[in-house]
Amino acid sequence: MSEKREEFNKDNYSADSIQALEGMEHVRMRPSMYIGDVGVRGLHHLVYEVVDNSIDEALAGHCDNITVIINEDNSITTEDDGRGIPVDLHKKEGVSALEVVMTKIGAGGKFDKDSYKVSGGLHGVGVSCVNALSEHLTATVYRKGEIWEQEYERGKAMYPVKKIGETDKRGTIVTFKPDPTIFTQTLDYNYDTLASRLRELAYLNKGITIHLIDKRHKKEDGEFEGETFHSEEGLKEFIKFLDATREPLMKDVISFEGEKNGVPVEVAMIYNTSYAENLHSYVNNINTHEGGTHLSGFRRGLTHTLKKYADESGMLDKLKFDIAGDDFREGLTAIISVKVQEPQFEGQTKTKLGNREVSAAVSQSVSEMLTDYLEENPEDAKTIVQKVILAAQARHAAQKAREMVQRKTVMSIGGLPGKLSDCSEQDPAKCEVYLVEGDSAGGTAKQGRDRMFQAILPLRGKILNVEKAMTHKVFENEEIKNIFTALGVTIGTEEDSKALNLSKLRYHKIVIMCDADIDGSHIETLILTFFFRYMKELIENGHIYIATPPLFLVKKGAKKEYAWNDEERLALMEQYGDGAKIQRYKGLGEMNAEQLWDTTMNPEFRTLRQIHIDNGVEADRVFSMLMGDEVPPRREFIEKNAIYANIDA
Ligand code: 0RA
Repeated sequence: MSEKREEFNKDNYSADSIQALEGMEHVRMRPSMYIGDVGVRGLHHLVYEVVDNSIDEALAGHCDNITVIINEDNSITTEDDGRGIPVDLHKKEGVSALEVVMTKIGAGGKFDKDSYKVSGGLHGVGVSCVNALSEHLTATVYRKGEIWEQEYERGKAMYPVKKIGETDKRGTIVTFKPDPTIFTQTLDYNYDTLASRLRELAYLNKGITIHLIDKRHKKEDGEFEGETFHSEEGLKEFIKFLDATREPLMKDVISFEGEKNGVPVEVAMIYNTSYAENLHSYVNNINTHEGGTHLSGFRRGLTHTLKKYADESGMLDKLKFDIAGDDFREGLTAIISVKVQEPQFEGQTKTKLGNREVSAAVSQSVSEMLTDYLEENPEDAKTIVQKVILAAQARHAAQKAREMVQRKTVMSIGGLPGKLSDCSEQDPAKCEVYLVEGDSAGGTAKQGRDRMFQAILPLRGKILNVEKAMTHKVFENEEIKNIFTALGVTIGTEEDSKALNLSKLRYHKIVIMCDADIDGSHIETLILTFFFRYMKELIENGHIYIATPPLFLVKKGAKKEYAWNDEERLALMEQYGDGAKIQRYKGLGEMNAEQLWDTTMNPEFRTLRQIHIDNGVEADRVFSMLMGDEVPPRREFIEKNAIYANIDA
């Protein structure tokens, strides 16, 4: 009895103490709960959170210009020409409204009952959260002829809001410096990451002008590095940007916007000559890469409308096979953007829209608007139907090819690829497979590995460029068949021909190991393109890694050490002094088994870079740009623009 009582009290006490922990302190204690992580993504998220407030002001019709400045010290300044955050007394809190907005978690919404607020960060945490995670923040408000200011340290106001002058301008300026004790990984802002998000925001919110200025870098003409993003046509221009390197099947982008049941819907789409389906969806400016009700509504509206049109046109009369949902989306690039008052986000990464009512709203808008379009543009309509018929044909061919792969996988006990040197461990969570460029490096890796948990699959030369190949060609390709069977992954169900079955995945780490040269990086890109287009979930679930072989061996007498870049090489040369010999590794083949193990495969010393998709829309564009044409692909480019690589021991 007494024991129970004590426990009860203890629980009670901890519940109280949690409540007592004020919002702002909680943000500092558990930052990931608010901004996702405290790595490079979280760092950039701070900027998006502040910019979202200005976007809201713009969507409400009070702001045209937003400027984001990366200052020399990696602090960020955002400026807008909106109405300015109110500075008058907040009755309940007894301090300036500005102070409430900046220091109370979840305060933002209390002001604007007008409920225009539909943009807003994925976590919707508001600018106070940014304040809590900044070592210093200054908020300056230009409002009703007066300039007001307040500064904060780690979220705490340093003094009451004060008037510092008069003005005829309007707007809000926020400068913040992320707290190094929170963001321990990096404090360095990546220009391209910010640029691609701001560009996206400009396309999603047409009419707004967004400037990005990087005060860390001056151009030759003495001006700071920077760009201005502005779109008059919104999604239509976004599609043109995304599809710049694809060949369109129609003269112009099909686009429409409207409102159904109180849900504003914007859609832009085009068919191109590729075989890829590129659907990107947004809710309140957030990329919903897990999709949701708005995306399924779009699919339904599209399929229904095109099917009806095709049936009535008589073009399907002589067709001997069925047409499936997939067939309507081959070679389709589309963006669906909806604004939802109270979005419910679901899914692993909380980027899947759950609101039931949105599905019908989007489906109806798409049906109505597309029906009109097809009637008014019979040539485009015909082109689309022809494309759909070709897709259906190809799908039947692919189905046959896929069944071949499937059959092999099902028999996988004896059916593993002959080239695979498997490991002996049975638990997939402990197993790794190295996809190695070339048979000779494959041989070295086979000798060097720990056969207990490391498997080797050599890939012959350049694997197929899936960006340029029809689906059935992909499934007929020997190397790709080997990858599917070796990994134990199957693809395609009755309903969804591209659904992956990962339940039999045989290795939880899949490591791409290529030469550290141009050819190697090309092959790396080809393999990544394959995973991105056909096994995206493996990337999303964090299974794909890139090995990093060293570039140099520095030797003197019996001493030797490896270097992964010029900096390390120079440091070693200095350390070793006169007589140091340098060997430049041109490929994996120049290393012996022991060296390869020591530098690149031994979990104790190697560096694996985990691949994840930072910005799916941008990754899609970059893969199609790199692999779709003769643009020489470069490893730096891929890494800088498409993917973020994490260090993982
Ligand atoms: C609530 C009310 C009003 C303005 C804002 C919020 C506002 C917030 C931010 C954050 C960044 N820039 C901003 N601009 C405006 C004004 C209401 C009124 O003036 O009637």
